[in-house]
Amino acid sequence: MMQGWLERLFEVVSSIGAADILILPHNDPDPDAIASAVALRHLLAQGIGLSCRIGYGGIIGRAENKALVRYLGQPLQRLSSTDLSQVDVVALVDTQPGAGNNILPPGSTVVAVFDHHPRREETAAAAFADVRSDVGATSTMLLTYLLAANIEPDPPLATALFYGIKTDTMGLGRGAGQADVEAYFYLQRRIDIQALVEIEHAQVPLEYFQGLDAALHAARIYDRVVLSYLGRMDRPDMAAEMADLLLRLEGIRWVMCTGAYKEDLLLSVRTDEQGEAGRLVQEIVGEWGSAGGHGTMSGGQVALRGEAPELVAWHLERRTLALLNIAPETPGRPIIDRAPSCK
Ligand SMILES: [Mn+2]
Repeated sequence: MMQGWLERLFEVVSSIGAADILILPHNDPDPDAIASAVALRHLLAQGIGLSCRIGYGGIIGRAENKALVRYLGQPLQRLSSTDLSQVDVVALVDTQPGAGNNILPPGSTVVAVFDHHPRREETAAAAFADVRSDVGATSTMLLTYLLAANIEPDPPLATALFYGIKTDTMGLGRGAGQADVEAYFYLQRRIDIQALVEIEHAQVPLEYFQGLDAALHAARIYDRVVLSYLGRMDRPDMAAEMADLLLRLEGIRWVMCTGAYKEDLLLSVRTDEQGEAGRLVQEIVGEWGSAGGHGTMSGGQVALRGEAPELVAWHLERRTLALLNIAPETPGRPIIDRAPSCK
């Protein structure tokens, strides 16, 4: 079955006749997006001799993700608006046209889309689209293409794909299907173990602990829900990282972290209730901004337009509590009491 998909991909990409295709993951790319982009570049180079660039918008901020791209030899290039204006043909990975979390230049041709988030209407315009929302990671999908093309991933690529699947599915624990399990164990025998250890245990900058302190002090428990407003963040993915961490608190089923970054308020929602986070974040953000995600993790953004970020965060928190059926009069219980002052 994969053979048909692979042949169709090669056919479509070849027929477009582009000398250069830009592979674009979502903004602030995570390991699944990074690995998928690198895998697609390898597939097109080995399969039909096409060399592609990989670009991205936003930043790679999480220490582990920085370590991953360092290990892979910095395959991604951050794109300026001038770079973008020169792009004609794009292949999207781990995102789709209109998802609001990528810098797809308007008017560019989308030759291919590979994603595991719910299918979007705009994806119909892509020449080739493989969107499987029953798969836990785009990395899993790209591995099946490599194998269909008889390309065995070398240790760096195997390590990246393995880490992509591992992080997107929390070690196969969340949202993983049979295909993810098979890909995970296929890759596990081929990874660079020492490199993976170094990536997963990458040292973090001081700002990480400052952000952690802000997140913990702001966190309030409302029954089975934790909300935390981090204030100004030094990087956009801090809200997601803190939401992951807070979901580990006993008895908690939902976490929403918000924080201001540049001109936006970013939010990140995590749950252990399968399949609901994507829907919830859409409803929280509503007409105020854009949101995307799936399964147990999702995120969104609201443009501040001069509003105070804490006020926008407060409105989002009110909506979240209402949507999760928490009575509005429920008092939020702090996770950490302020240290008693010296007497
Ligand atoms: Mn993904």
